[in-house]
Amino acid sequence: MGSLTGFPDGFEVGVSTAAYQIEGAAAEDGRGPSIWDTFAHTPGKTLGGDTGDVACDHYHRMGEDLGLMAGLGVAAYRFSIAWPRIQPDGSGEPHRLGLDFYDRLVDGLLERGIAAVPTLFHWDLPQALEDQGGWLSRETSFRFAEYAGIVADRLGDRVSRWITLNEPIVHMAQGYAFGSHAPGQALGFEALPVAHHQLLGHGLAVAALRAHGAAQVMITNNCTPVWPASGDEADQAAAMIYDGFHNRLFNDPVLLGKYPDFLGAMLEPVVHDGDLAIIRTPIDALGVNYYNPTRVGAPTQEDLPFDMRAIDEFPLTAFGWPVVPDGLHELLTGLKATYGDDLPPVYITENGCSTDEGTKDQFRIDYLDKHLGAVKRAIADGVDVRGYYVWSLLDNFEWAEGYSQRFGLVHVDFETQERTPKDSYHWLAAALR
Ligand code: IFM
Repeated sequence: MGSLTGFPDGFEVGVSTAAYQIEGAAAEDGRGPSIWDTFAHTPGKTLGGDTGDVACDHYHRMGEDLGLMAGLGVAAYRFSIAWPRIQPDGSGEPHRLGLDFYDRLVDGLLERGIAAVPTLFHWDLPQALEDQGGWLSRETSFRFAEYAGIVADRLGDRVSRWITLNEPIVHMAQGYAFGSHAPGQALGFEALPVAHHQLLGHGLAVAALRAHGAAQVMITNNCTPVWPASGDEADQAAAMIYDGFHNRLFNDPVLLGKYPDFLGAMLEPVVHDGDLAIIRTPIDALGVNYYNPTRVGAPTQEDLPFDMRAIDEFPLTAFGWPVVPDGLHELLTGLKATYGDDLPPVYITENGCSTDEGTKDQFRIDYLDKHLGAVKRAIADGVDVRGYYVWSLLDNFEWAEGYSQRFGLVHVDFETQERTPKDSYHWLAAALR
């Protein structure tokens, strides 16, 4: 139980969720369709044909879920706002009922002494915008900034920390390059403009949020330490390329105002004068989602400049992801070494594991304990980490894997919607007390 001792004063432990993964009520109160509604309803796209139509029914059970967070004793709740609840067609006048829902959520959090940390985009793009090109279109960046301003106008008096995007790498790669997530496009490298347009949207949204009084603005990137498969030059070169695509494509422009050289050359046709200055608009903190390192070797297929290699010398989660707490320390100290004074304070905005243990989840307790320990060591080594949010409060809709991967501190019976706190919930609550 020592995992929460020894952190600096004010270190913020929270929980994280996302709208499409928990809310349900997909067609209620005027919410428009998102790309995830379309994708999940397309046969063969998600495991077992699962959809987020009902998910955890959080839209109707917000009170109960707020009670669970209060019982846990967390200081912050990171949730996402469903853009199609606010602008059902992706632009124009805000939809009152959508804003009302998040207004009630924010009030409910504050009444319980929990900071509200909304993410504006966690992959559920209004379908109407996808029909106009989605993030392949530059116009979507401007629509995103408009939406950010609308939300901040309504919630900004009570929300002090905002997150623009969640894991733009995953949305680009899975959604537009490989097609395993919505919108299901398999464009390979032709998907790269999606990176730039998301980042431009981020930069424009930072300004829109600040114009509405936002005190702190962050972006959340999924980051992974990249391990070359061997000391061979070809493996090392492949690892550098992978690091470029996964990490530096999203961190460098935000923190340094430039793309890694080889990616800058590929992106030249879509980068306009002044874009990088917008993207580089200083942020107050960097959100980092960490799950595992990635081992990369020299390419064996023609269409990719790297090859993913297994990491099988560590325990695996139910998802098959290696459990490497030291990787989080390596990642954080590596970010500091790479960006130095350009690295703002960091929040771990997601970390957690899926397991099949039901409510007796000792594997998750060990996982969280060890990863918190890694964060503590990174702080001792000079990295300014301000918080750690567990993914996730509830078992939920895990995208293409449907309901098969359970990441929650709270078990959800998806037939009855009964919530049962797991051992990890009680462990964390006791540690927080
Ligand atoms: O469930 C996802 C979340 O939406 C984004 N980060 C990774 C989690 C686990 O896959």
